Amino acid sequence: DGNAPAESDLALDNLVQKVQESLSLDKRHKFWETQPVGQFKDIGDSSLTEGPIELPTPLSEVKQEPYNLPDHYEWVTCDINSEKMCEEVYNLLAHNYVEDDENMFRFKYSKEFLRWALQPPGYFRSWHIGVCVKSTKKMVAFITGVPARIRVRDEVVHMAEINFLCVHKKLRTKRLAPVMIKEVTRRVHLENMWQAAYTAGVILPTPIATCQYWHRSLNPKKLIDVGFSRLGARMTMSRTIKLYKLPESTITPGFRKMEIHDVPAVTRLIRTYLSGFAVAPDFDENDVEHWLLPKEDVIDSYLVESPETHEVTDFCSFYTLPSSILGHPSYSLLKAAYSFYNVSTVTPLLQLMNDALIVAKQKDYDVFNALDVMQNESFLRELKFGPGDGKLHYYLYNYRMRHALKPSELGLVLL
Ligand code: MYA
Repeated sequence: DGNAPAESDLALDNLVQKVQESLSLDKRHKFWETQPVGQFKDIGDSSLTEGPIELPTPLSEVKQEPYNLPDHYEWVTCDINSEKMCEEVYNLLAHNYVEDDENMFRFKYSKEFLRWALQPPGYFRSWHIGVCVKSTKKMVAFITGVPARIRVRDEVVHMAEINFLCVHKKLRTKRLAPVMIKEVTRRVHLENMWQAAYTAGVILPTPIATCQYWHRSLNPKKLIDVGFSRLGARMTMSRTIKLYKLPESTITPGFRKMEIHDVPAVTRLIRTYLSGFAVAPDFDENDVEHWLLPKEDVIDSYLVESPETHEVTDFCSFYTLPSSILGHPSYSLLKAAYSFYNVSTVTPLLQLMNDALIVAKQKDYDVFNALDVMQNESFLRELKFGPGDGKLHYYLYNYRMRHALKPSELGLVLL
C-alpha cells in the first residue's frame, strides 16, 4: 500500500506538533530560546543540517568586558590551587550543588577531585568563574569550563566542557544562571572556541542523548538504612546481603592498577575503542595521563596485562564522588564510585566490570554507579545494577545534531 508510509508520516507530524505545542505553551525557555542550541521547534526538521549553528565571530568582536552582575556582587577568577579559594568553592558546592529529587543526598566533590577536574592539559584559569559578595568576598555562585577535543562523527571539535554551575540556595530563580552561562561563553569565545558539551538532570533545548544511571549495591545494608535503596519484595536483609556479595579478590589473571608507563598502551586501546561511538573525546597521551592515571580517592584505573604477551588488552576506570546524606542520625556520607571509561578486547566486559566491582568493594565504596552509555547495557542487569530514577541529559552548545543519539552511541562521560 503506497499510502501507508505517508499516513504514518502524517500521524508522526501531528504528534510532533502536539509535543511542540505543549512544550511552547507551558515550557518557554526565555534564555535558552536566545542561544545557538537545537530548539524544540526544530525537532524533526530534516532541512537543518548537522554541525555548527552559528559561525565564529572575529575575536575583536567578542565583548571585552564581563557581563554586569547585580549590585554588591563581583566576578572572581578562581585559583583552584590556592587552598583558600579551593575551600571556598568546595563549601559552596558541598552546601548548594546537585541533590536528588527527594533531597536526601547532595554531591560532595572533594577538593582534590575539583583540582583534577578543573586542570586538564591546556586548561584556562579564566574559565573557573566565581561570583562573590563584594564586601565579604563570600562566594555565592560558580561555573567552570575546561577545554576538550570532542569528536562528533568524523569531526574533531575543540570544545569547552561546562560543569559545576551552582547558585547559592538563597539566590535561586533570580536569573543569575543565564548571566553565569553568558560569561563563561564569552570567556570561551576569547580563546577562539565556539562549541561546548555539558550534561544536566533537567530538560533544556535540546538533548543530544538522554541517559540513565544504574546503581550496583556494594554495601546494601547501609544503602537501605539511609534510604538510597529499599528491600526488594519478598527479600530479607540477609538474603539481600547474600545477593550482592562479591569475591574477596579479583578474578582476571593480569588484572592490576594502571601505572605511568602504561599511558601509551592505554591511549592506543582507548582511542580505538572510542572511535566506534558517534560522540566521544579525542584523547591523546597527555589526556590519558591526566584523566586516567590513578589518583587516590579521585580516579581509579585498572588494566589487564596478558601474563603471556604482556600486552595491555583491557581497561576499566571509575571516579570517586561521595554524596552527603542529608539529615540522617547515624550516617553522613555515601561513598560512590562512578564508572568512567572501560575497554574490553580479550577479557569479556562483564568479567572486567565484575573485577571493577570487587576492587570498589575492597576499597569500601557503598555503591557503584554507571550510565547506560557505550556498551554498559551489556553488563548492567547481569551484574545486578538496578535502574536509578533520575535521567541525565547530554547537550552540545552551538552544534546541531539531526537526531537524538541512543545512549549506546555516546562515548563520553562528564564528571
Ligand atoms: S549541571 C548542574 C547544575 N547545577 C545544579 O543543579 C546545582 C543546584 N542548582 C543550582 O545551583 C541552580 O538551580 C542553577 C540554576 C544554577 C542550576 N543548565 O538563575 P535562574 C536555566 C543550564 O533563575 P536558578 C551543570 O553544571 C533554566 O532553564 N541551564 O535559575 C552544567 C532557565 O533558563 P530558561 C539551566 O535555579 C551546566 C534559567 O537557567 C540549568 O537560580 C551547563 C533560570 O535561571 C542547568 N543545569 O539557577 C550550563 N538549570 O528560562 C550551560 C537551570 O531559558 C552551558 N537552567 O529555561 C552552555 C555552554 C556555555 C559555553 C559555550 C562556549 C561556546
